[in-house]
Amino acid sequence: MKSRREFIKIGTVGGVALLSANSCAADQTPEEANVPVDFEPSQPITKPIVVSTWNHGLDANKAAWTVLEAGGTALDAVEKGVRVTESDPENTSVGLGGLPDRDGNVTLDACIMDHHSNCGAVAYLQHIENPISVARKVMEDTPHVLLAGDGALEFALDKGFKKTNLLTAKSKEAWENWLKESEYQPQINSENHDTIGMLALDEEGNLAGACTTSGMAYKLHGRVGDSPIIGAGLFVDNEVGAACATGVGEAVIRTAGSAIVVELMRHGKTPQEACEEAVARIISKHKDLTNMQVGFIALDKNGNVGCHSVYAGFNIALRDKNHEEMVDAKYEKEW
Ligand code: SD4
Repeated sequence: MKSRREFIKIGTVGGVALLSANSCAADQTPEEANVPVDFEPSQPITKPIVVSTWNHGLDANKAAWTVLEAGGTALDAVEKGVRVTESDPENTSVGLGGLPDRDGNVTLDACIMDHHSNCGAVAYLQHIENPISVARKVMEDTPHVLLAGDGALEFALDKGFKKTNLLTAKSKEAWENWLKESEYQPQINSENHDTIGMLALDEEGNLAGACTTSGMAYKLHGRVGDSPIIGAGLFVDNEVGAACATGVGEAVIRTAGSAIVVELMRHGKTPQEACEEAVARIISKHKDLTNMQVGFIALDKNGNVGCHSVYAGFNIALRDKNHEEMVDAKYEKEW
């Protein structure tokens, strides 16, 4: 099978090549581009491993890796990893500095799931920098899975989380510029960074995942996407594998995206094939695919990885003990 990726060496980490992939399909016919090809990392992948969405995944993976390389759990790794992105004020699609809804409120969605199928989530949470850690508290300290809005905020404050102004000067300025036209449309692939979804497989062979976002920029007030919805933005089944999604959350919810990816793996698809079929499902269920970017990542029990998206531009960050790299996902459509 023909490789879709061309790898470029961009540096070294501890004597090991640090690699970046660039996209892929330029030398191929559309027919070739539709042939499923398994994910091809630049080097063989070994357990433990962490994978996450978009360029910000590299820094998040570094933090997750400190847990995994010390023999820690996948659950601790994914929480620690995505907190980095949540706390980065420069990142305008997750946590602190996230772009607000159309009324100027930064509202956050997050969920987390472990190898026992325990899960916790928060939706429409305001004023808290690290919603993923609140989601973990929901999972561990309550009989519930999902807390939303004021109740989620009250719960977070009770648990000792501090109130923070999440609207940075940069995001406020972007919102004020948007207000001049106030054209309501979901914005995706903005500056090539978006929701962070992270999946990890630890030394013990256990899987966990986390997903966190400020959602669509300038969304309707009260809108919640797929990212806090278990089975949509994230799903983990320790017998099989894990998957997470990024992109237009409505499309992911309609198709139960991440749960479908895991079920497809259960029925024998590779992670790559499962992501491709979930993308095909999204395409077949939507007549109008304008701006309908969705990307999936999957990681199976053996550490095999897959990723795929509707449109070009989605990439994932991968780290194991031998290397770290960015890989451009294959896709179905040019913009
Ligand atoms: C949402 N899925 O709120 C998120 C946004 C996202 O890449 O992932 N953007 O719909």
